[in-house]
Amino acid sequence: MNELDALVESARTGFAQAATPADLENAKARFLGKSGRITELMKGMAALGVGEKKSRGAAINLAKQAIEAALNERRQALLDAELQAQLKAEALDVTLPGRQRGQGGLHPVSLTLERIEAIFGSMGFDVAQGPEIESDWFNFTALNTPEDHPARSMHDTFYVEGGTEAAPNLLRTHTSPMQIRYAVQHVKKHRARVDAAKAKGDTGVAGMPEIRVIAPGRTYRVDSDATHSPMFHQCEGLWVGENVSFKDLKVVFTDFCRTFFESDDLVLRFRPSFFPFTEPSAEIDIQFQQGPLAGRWLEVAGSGQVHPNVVRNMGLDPEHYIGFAFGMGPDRLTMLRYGVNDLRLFFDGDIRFLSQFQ
Ligand code: 2U9
Repeated sequence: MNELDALVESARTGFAQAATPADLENAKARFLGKSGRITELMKGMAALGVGEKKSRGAAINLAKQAIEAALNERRQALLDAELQAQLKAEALDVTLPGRQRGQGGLHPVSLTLERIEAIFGSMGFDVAQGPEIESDWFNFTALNTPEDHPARSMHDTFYVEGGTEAAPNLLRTHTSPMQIRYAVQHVKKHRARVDAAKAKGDTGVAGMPEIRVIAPGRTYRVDSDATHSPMFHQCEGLWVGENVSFKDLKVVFTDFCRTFFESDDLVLRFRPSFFPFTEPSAEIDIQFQQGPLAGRWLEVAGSGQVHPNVVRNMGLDPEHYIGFAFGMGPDRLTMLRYGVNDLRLFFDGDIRFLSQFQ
């Protein structure tokens, strides 16, 4: 191998050993740089005669071109390797399964509320929802609860600033205020219809449709232990008409309980009680005939004939209209239905507990 072939070979080896573009530039300088081997060989031609210069120059040029070709080849190889490494590092396996989102579900108490709404809905009851911050008037006064009544005390009620209808001042302690709101609107709408019909000369307008409504939702009282939470749920029902009786209430509530607990032989007991907004009043107890709770009387609701003062506060004459109401705790109904013994479990937000109800 002549000297120039050896030089080309050594350049190839040098370039092949360069592992990075920077290494390659250093190797290039050794052969093609200002004081590199090729430049030195060129300088060495000065002492040669004209004929020799021509053939030597051509040979050195060939060697130089071979070295440049080797350099470009190695440059491209390094660039390709770099690209391959990057592609490998950023590789995306489009065949991998997607990340699971985790399936959500309804809270057990929401399941109960949906169930209550569906059952009463099938019996012609509307569902009313409204403000959780209420005025004294709607929460207490309209419900025949006098100003010195213990239920109004700071021990029971969360008060906030304000105290007018425009600036309500308490967290509702039951959902009854919503039923007063609903009833007042119902009566007003009916009167407006009658007035509009009369204005057109139509005097034969039908009587007021019955009020049949339930009010489910959050309620608040200053209370906290295994069976009481400062925020709890209530669902109250109201049925007002010209010809409604305690018998209707018994039939509707019995039907509700049997459907809710999926137990046709469930027995109900109405026990005399007292509430300011109903007179007479009754607690409602249920008794399962089968299962782990069979034979025990369990209190599930309160009820009664709506007090004449409350009927009057709806804008109706208690001599012509009579109402029946009931109130129950969906939290307790959920505990009974699923056999849960601590109310706080519902509000701790522990997904291991909550996911068992889907
Ligand atoms: C109007 C008039 C009367 C609703 C009623 C009860 C009896 C009752 C409790 C049961 C469990 C509340 O969540 S609980 O602690 N409720 O005992 N509620 S009668 O009476 C009304 C409602 C609206 C206009």
